[in-house]
Amino acid sequence: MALDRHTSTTVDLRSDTVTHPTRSMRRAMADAEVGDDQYGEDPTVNRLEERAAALLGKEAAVFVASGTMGNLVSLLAHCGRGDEAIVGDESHIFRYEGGGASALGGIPLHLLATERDGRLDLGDVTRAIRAADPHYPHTGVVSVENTHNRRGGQVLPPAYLRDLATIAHAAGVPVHLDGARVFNAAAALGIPPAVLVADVDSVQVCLSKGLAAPVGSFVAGSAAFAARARRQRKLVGGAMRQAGVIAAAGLVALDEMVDRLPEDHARARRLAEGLAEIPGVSIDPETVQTNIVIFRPPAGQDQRQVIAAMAEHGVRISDYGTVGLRMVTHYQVDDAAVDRALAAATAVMAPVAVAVA
Ligand code: TLP
Repeated sequence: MALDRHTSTTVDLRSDTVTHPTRSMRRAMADAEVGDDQYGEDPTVNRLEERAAALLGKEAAVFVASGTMGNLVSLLAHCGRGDEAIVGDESHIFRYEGGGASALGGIPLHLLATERDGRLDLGDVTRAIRAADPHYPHTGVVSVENTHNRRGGQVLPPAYLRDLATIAHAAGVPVHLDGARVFNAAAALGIPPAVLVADVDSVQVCLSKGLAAPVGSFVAGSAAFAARARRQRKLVGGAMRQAGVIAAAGLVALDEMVDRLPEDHARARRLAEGLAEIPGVSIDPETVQTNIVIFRPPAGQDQRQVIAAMAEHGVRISDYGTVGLRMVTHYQVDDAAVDRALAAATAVMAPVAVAVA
């Protein structure tokens, strides 16, 4: 595998979305066989969709421009106008997707509290599913997130997804999984992704996060779901032409970048353990199961000031508002970068914490 780690002087932990394509991705993109995907004639897109469907154990997959588009076309495929989508109040769909499902699809979001580990309580879900009564909107879909971004990359196990699907299916409601980082979840559990998503009706998977492709996601599900998602993709302007140029990088991502994800998880755990040693920093390293580390700075320290001070040390991190600050590991973060991030975090956060104590 030809990784392209770059020799940047900055350690960029803001997200795994900042990853650059690897050398083998760039080569595959340059050499990609292409055709017009809207005629179904792009061989590279077709190969990516077949491979993605097979990996996820679903009948079909559709290549889309982004994770946001993947979630949007999935919700549009499941819901008619006025149908509700049950989602968590800390879900990406609710917090970071511009309200697209409601704005573009007329799909109200029915919010449930997100548990500390990223689950929706199954009793809450049961109560939220609407009875058949003309007063009520129809429940179109239930969506959960795996790994859970704002819950520090925590993993939902397959048994939970099975129980959730049993409840939803008994009411005739499909389950969508925002699996932007589903390969991280499967790696953390040590199971194939197809086993993890076996009970959900649709899944959105990002190629451009820890897998480092420059662009793209896919959605997967039954052939009927994929046909509806493909139609909705056209409707939102996401049907492309010689998209094989970017799908080629996605194929390399699936071939070469999945098996190394545990490295990112080990580095995230080391970051978490180091942060936990800084007096006043709030984090439970046990909850760091994948590549996302969310922590709170010592009491009295302003999150934005911590970010600015870390940046002066050449380490970039993100503000996650009410849940804290976020660091994300990825293939451009090596062991030396983790050391540098911990040294910066200690320099920025420790002195004040000691002075306060
Ligand atoms: N998340 C981004 C930001 O938008 C917050 C990040 O840096 O983590 N689902 C989940 C769980 C995500 O974390 C993201 C991206 C998406 C969907 C959307 O993917 P894109 O950014 O490709 O539209």
